[in-house]
Amino acid sequence: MKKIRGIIFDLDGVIVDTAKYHYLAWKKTANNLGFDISPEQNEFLKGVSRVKSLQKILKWGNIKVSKEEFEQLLIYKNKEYLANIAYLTQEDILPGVIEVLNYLIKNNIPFALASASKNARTILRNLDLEETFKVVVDGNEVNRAKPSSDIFISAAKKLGIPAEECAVFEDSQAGILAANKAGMMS
Ligand code: B16
Ligand code: MG
Repeated sequence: MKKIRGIIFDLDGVIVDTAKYHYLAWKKTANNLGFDISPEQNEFLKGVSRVKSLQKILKWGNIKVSKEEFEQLLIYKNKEYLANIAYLTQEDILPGVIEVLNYLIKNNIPFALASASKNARTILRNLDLEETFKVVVDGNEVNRAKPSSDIFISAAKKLGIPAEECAVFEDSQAGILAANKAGMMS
């Protein structure tokens, strides 16, 4: 096995527990349409882009909507989500994260953030981690979301480290698949 020289972190569910806020917002969206989504179903939404998540949810609810309604539902979900994350502070960073980041900085080990979220930079700002993560790839920068390996390949490129020398911290099935496809340790 190649030596690991770079670390890539997912955001939601790894750095901060925003996964629960995504779930609450999707649950409310589904409830408005007359059905519910379970925690088990939610596992299939983790790491998946906003558009792909809504496609899955509508399939589960057996609901067809127009293009306009689809766009409105995306806007609604994101509004709900943004309201939930507005009050995030440094105290919401998951246990151990700061210690790991400090270790990497102290030992000059390059690291990046690779999140499917288009809200990643807002979250980093709220957590006061904007300066800490010098390399960020988010949902605004890649066309193909996880489980495509694009986001991790792009993060490795930005770090200037070959993919197979990077390790990924992930909380989602889609993210683990993406990291493995990229040839990275996950
Ligand atoms: P947004 P990650 C992912 O972030 C979340 O896990 C996933 O639940 C969400 O749908 C996706 O971001 C898109 O987020 O709606 O904020 O653009 O886990 O890759 O950091
Ligand atoms: Mg995640």
